[in-house]
Amino acid sequence: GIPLIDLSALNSPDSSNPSAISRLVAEIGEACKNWGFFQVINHGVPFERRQNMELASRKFFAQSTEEKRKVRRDEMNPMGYYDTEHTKNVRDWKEVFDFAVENPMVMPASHEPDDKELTKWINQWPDYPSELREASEAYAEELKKLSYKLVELISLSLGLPAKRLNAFFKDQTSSIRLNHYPPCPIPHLALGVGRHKDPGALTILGQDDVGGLEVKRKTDGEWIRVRPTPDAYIINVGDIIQVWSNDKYESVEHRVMVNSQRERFSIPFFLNPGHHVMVEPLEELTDEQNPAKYKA
Ligand code: AKG
Repeated sequence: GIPLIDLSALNSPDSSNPSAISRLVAEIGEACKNWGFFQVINHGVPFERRQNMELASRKFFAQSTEEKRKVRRDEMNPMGYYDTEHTKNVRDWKEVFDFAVENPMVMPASHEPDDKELTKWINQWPDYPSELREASEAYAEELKKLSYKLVELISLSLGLPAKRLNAFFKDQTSSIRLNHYPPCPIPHLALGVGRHKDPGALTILGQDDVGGLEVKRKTDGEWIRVRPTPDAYIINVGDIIQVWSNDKYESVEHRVMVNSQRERFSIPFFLNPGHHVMVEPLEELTDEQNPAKYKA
């Protein structure tokens, strides 16, 4: 399966121990290169914050569809609730609640770089459960901290200074998604989420103990199940790190299987740069032998 990496060297008093940190950096680099995915334990996110987030998510989704649609998203604001009837042509077997990590957030209406039309991402908080907003904001704060630690380790693993990428995340457009996959009566005919790559920089996913996430193994293209590990997070490189690293680290396809017995919950944090950031290969990682594979 995907590598399991212990981050305790970052949080323990001997975090100044250079050999422990350089071992960690090497492990992260190998995982990013060979899998594009890894799990982390001893990541420093307080268990209670995660638990509060997960409990609030369960309470929200347990309501009626009518109640949940009171905070549904629309064309002007992608934040809020939506279920499968509202997604594209492919129907994922799930329902979702999205919120922006930095709010309110102004975004171009389309992804064209010269788009002048701006729309606001405004978080829509439901009346019930009343603690959802506070739990979400507290959780987002912790995940932001973890994402910076991971970005610094990834930077070091690319031979760059730890803080090389940090400026890109000023006014970041990161978001958090609460996923609910109900039991599916015909699991062989549906997917929780179809195969895709993540468009952002980095994803930090918390999954419950049900399982269903599968990662496409780079060596042979086989779908490999990510085994649920208590209190771990699953990290994956997104398209933006692929571009920054000039394909040294690739964004890897993944999908979610559903089952007929148990509902499943998961919570991805999508780390994204500010919307003004032009994403292109880092100049330190390109030269005549290894020219930039992407242009901004
Ligand atoms: C997504 O929401 O983009 C996912 O890939 C979800 C992964 C999962 O639920 O395990």
